Formats: sequence, structure tokens, C-alpha cells
Amino acid sequence: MRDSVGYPDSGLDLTDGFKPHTSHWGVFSARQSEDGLQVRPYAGDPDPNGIIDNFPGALRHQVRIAQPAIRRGWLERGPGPDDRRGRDEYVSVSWEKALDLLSGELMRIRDTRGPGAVFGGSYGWSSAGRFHHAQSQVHRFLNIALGGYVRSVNSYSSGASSVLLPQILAGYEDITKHNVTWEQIAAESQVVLAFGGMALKNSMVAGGSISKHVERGAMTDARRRGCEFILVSPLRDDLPAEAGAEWMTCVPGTDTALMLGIVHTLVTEGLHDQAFLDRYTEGWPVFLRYLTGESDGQPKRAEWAAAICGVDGLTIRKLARRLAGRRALITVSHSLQRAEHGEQPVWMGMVLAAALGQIGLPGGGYAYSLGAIGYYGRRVNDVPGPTLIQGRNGVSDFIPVARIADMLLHPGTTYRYNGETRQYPDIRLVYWAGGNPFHHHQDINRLRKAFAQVDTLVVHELAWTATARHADIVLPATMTLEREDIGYSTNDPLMVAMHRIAEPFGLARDDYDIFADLADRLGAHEPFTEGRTSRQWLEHLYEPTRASLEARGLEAPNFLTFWERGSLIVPQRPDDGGKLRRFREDPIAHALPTPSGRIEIFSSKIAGHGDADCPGHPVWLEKTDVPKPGVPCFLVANQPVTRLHSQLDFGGHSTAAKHRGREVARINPRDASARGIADGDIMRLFNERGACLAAAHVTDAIAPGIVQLPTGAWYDPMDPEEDRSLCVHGNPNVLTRDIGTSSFAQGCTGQLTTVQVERFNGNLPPIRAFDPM
Ligand code: PGD
Repeated sequence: MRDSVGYPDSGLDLTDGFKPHTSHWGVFSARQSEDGLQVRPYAGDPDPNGIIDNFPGALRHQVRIAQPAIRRGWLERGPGPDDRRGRDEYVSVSWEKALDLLSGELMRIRDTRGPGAVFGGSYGWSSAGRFHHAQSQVHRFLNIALGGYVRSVNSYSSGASSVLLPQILAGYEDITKHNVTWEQIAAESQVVLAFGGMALKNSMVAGGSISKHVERGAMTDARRRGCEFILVSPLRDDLPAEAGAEWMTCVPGTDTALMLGIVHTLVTEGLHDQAFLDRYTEGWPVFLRYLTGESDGQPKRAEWAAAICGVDGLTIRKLARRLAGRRALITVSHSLQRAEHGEQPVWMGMVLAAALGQIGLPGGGYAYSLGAIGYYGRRVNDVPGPTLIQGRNGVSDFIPVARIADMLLHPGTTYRYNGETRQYPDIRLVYWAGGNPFHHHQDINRLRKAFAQVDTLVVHELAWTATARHADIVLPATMTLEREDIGYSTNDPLMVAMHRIAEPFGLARDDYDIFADLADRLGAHEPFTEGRTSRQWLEHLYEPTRASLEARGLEAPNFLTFWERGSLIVPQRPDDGGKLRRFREDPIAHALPTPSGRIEIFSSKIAGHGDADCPGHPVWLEKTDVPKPGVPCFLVANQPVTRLHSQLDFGGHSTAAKHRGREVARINPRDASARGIADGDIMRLFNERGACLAAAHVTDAIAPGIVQLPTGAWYDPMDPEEDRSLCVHGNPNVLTRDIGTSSFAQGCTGQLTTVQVERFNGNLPPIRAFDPM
């Protein structure tokens, strides 16, 4: 019998000429023939992800970039600020000409302004292979050939939590990757309280590669054993049906208040674990004064919380009693912290788990972001994987990743981050490979203005995304299927030999080869390539894994054997609960890597920053973007089901889920009927920042007062000449706010905003996002 979370390997199906490959959304084998591309999911995957079906239609799609292209205005007038970006024509040029122009511009910037005028953060997920990972390639190139670049820190996924967790609990990876596993949940948890849920669409993807989607099976097993799942979210499907969850809707952005109400009940009813708090935590007495109202005059009673979060007081009290004394797991999703004051629910979720005394127990305690990505909640590999060294960055300056528009619009101005007052650099050239800021950034109309400020915007892309359509120099990159690579992730034991499935589209080239030729023009060919071809790099990157296997006396196939076999299963460490378990066992010998060595319910360090929007312990802070006349609905802009972010939005699986070509937004029947909106109608969503169209799906899986529109539909302005043109396709980032979570972490807040919704009665404008340029 198959264990729902075990790894008996049933092998890749490599019959009939199919070759192995992998992606962020699953391992598969594929074959390109005159009948087109065919894909087969990995047979060992108990729950394959349908997103692989985007590949066949995408591989040779007309929106792929066939040839290097230069924006006409840049070609004719040269570099400089230009608001024609996103409105201009493109001129196709040869590779020689494109690389000559680009290397000349890179040298001009380097020699006149220095590498500190280059922004190479180049945020983005790009493709799964460990060598042709575009972001790693661009960083390595800029370090070696240019002397460095201004980088970005943290991610759009976890901007608030990745800064906070190391201060209060442990390293970000300790909490997300070496903590509570799905195996533990299946075997041990009695109650799982999931704030923001653990939607399968999120755990169906993982950076690097993912061979088995185990979450559905683990939740099925846990439930069968009697584990109760409780979902706190505005969306019912934030936990799968298999979890059989009780659904509590809470006003978006108010989970912290709900958690405070639960902890207040625990304390007033004597249900909290004082012995745990005394032995393992720092600062409980300070927090207690806030909880009871001694410090601010407001006890955080269940009824107080109810008035904010919309869950009634009795339900909150009963919930607290259900958690106490049981093997309880508190999970807090990434989405909760991708909003104003996103640090607070992350911190308060930890305090709730500490008050229950569960941190460090198998299947209990605190699991931040479990289910947010497929490689969380799994065992960790016990061998090193392929890693491309990026070299030394000669520029120390950085920005928190989601502050890019602020940086470009306001060079020289100051901002707060992690206790420091910093200054934005003056960026003249932006280099992007493997990301799509017109997908991932908030307030796209503002972003357009920001990109208009620079001298030059360079983009490597496989398709004409909106980012490519705003660039000055567009270089066509191969798609993953068109090159060889190694697929690997630290929490997945299947290393995949990613064979080339198809020839490159048009004149597309691998990012590596593009950078190698540019490095040549900049006099850095040898240090950049180290004299290796791509294939030789793969052999080189594979070697540490092979050597480690050999040193441990395990089967250690050489590269060619691995390549011919198509995959390799590597050993994994025992599921030992990581640092939190060891800390529980001995808090002195295994002190946590926080300033006090303990769980920091109060952080003197954060308190010492003096930032009112992130004080020294978790607090409820009023939100500035709440429904009001003009914008009466919350908009939840979450991750999509049918693609990864914006990748391959033009593929068959993604386009089939759209309606009349538009992205589908879900709305509660109450809100729909109040606006005369029927299922399948086209809606206009708007606020002061912008507007977009989306097709209506009327469903009671969405709580009243909320509209949900996933990210990833390519930005498609009806009239690119207009400043705030209607996006006819349904990109929610024309509506979201471009503010940081707080002065502490400055994370992305794209998950939540407010909008007005109406039925769209005009003539439906055409979708042009997938037209060739
Ligand atoms: P992707 O669509 O994955 O989005 O933002 P991200 O920029 O990562 O972009 C990757 C791009 O790389 C695609 O355009 C793809 O075509 C290109 N690409 C793929 N392979 C290659 C390659 O080999 N070479 C090159 N040169 N290019 C390649 C994701 C970001 O969005 C993330 S991680 C999160 S969590 C955020 N989530 C939200 C959210 O919840 N709500 C809102 N409103 N906004 C968000 N934005 C963030």
C-alpha cells in the first residue's frame, strides 16, 4: 500500500520516445513530433498538476519572441527617460546588432555612473532548471562582467515574514522547510487551524521541481484518523474538500484580531500553557498587559475581536476551548502577510501556538506558510544539490523587492527598512531576465511611470509579456523545453535530467549563451563561462551530489548514467522536527537563533526600531484600505489555479479556464444580484488606481462583500496611449496598492485591496495580449 507522503519510486515513463523533463509545477516526460508536443505526468505523482497541459499550446505560440527587437524610440533617439515605453513599436534586429548595442550601453553606464546605477534584482520565478535559471544567470553575469548591481532582497511571496521570523522564532528556512511535515499531520495532528488555508493550487507548485503532490493525500489521511481542520478565510476552497474543514469567514485582513480574541479566551479561562510560556518564550508579561488592556485600556476579549473580524464572540470562545489541550497546529498562509501590516498575523499566529504550548511537538505548534508552496512540509534532502555560484557583487546597495517603483520614481529619497533609514539609488539601467514585473508588481499604472524614468530597460523573455512590451532591448530566450538542465529542489528527492524536447523557437537562445556573448564583448568571457559549455556546466553542477553519494557509500552514478536514466533519487534526512523540536527538548543547549535564544513574543530589537506600524509585539492595527462608499468590496488578488503566476497564460490549460477570453473573478450571489450581475457576465472592477474587466462566476464559495480575481492574466490595456487605460483581460494589479507592509519589512501588499464592481454593458474590447508584436 502506498503511503500518502512516502516516496516509493515508480519511475518516469520514457517509452515511445518520451524524454524526461520537469517544471515548477511537476515532473513529466514529453515528446515533440509532427503531431505537436505531448506531455505525460510523472507516474509516481499521486496528484499531478494540470498546469503541464499549458506546454503543448505554448511551445510554438505566436506570442513567442522569435528575434531580438529594439524599441524604435530607443533605437532612433538613444537611451534616456521615455514615456513611450509600452506604447512604441519594435524593430527586429540581428543578434550581432542587439548584443553590440546592449554591450555598448552597459559599458556607457558602467563607465559614467558605475554599476550602482544598474538595477539587476530581476525578481521572478523563471524556469525550474538549476543551471538555466535566468535570475541566477543575470546576477552572475552582472557581478562578473560589470562589477555588480543594485539587488533586491526578500520576495513577493514572503516579504514581511522573511524579515520577521528570524527575529522572533528562527531562520525563514527553519520554519518553512524543516518544521512540521505533512507526514506529521497525517499521523499526529488532532486539530489544524489554518489561517488563510492551505489551498492545493499553491502547494501544486514549487521552485526547482516537484515530483509528488502529497498534500491532498496527507489531509485525507489526517481527516480519516479524526483530525479536524478549521479554515479561516474568505474563500471556501482555501482548503480542499478532502480536509472536510469547518469554514469560518473572517473579514479580510483581520485575522490578528481573531487570534487575539482566541488567546484572550485561553488566558481568561486558564487554558493557556503557562509552563511553556515561562520556559520557552521571551516577553509574555509585556504582551499580556496589551492582551488584557492594562497597557492600552482595551482588553482583547472575544467580543472585541468579533466586532472587528466578523466571527461572533461565542464562536471565538468555543474555538479557543477546542484548541486547548490538544495536538493543535496553527498555520498562517503567505497570503495573510501580503497585505498592510502583514507582519502581525505571522507574529500573532506564533503567539497563539506558544500560548497553546504546542511549538516543537510532532504535528503541533506553528507552521508558517505550510501548503503555500509544494516544497514546504516535506523531508529535506541529505546531499548537496546543483548550485550555480553567482560571484561577488561589488555593489552593496539593495532595496526590499517590492519597493521598485518607489526607487525608480524617487531616487535619493529615504525610507525605513528593518530598523534602518535608507536612501533609494539613482538607477539608469534595469536588467530583467526570468520575471514579469507587469504581472508581479502592484499598481501597474504607477509602475509604467516608474519604468519611464530609466535610460534603458533590458528584458530576456520567451514571450511578449507586458514587461517585454515596455522594454528597450528585448532578447528572445529559449523555453525550458528547448534546452538541457537539471531539475532539483532541496525538499524533493527526485533529481531530474531535463532533456531537450524541442528545438529553440525562431532565433531564441539560452540566457547563458546570451550572457556569454555579452561577457565576451565586455572582456569577461572566460571568468563568466569558466571555459564550459552548457553541457559541461551540468556535469560540473552534478558532481557535488555524486561525490556526496559516493562518500556515503551509496550508489553514485556518473553524470552520463544519470542523464541516460533520466532521474536519480537522493537520500533524505529523518523527519525530526528541526530546530523547534530540538529547542523544545533542551532550550539551553539548542537555543533558537533569535536575539534572546527564545521564542520572542516581545522583541526588544523590533521595539527599539521605534516604528509605529510594527511595534515590539503583535498588535491589532487599523487598516487604511477598507470598504467604503465608492469602493465597497474587498478584492482578494490571490494565486491562480491554471498557471504559475503569469507563466504560459497563453497555454491551453490557462486559456480554457477563461470566459470570453477574460480572467474569471468570483463573487458571492448577494453581491452579484445587488448589481444585476449573472454568472458569465463581464464585470468592470475599478478604484482610483485603475480598472479591469473580468468574467463573473457567481458562487457561495466566496464570502459576501468580497470579489476574488487571481493574478496572472497578462496586462492588456485597451488603449496603451492612455495613462490609466482599462485592462480588458483581468490583471488585478492595475487595482492593487503599491505600499509596503510596514516600515519594518516593506513587503508586498498585493493580496488585498478595495474595489467597486459593476456589470460591463459596453462592446467587449478584443484581447490583444497574446497577439504577436
Ligand atoms: P512569473 O509569471 O513566474 O511571475 O512573479 P514572477 O515575476 O515570478 O514570471 C516569470 C517570467 O519568466 C515569465 O514571464 C516567463 O515567461 C519567464 N521565463 C520563464 N522561463 C524563462 C527563461 O528560461 N528565461 C527567461 N529569460 N525568462 C523565462 C511572481 C510573484 O507575483 C510572486 S512569487 C508572488 S507570491 C506575488 N503574488 C501576488 C499576489 O498574491 N497578489 C498580487 N496582487 N500580486 C502578486 N505578485 C507576486
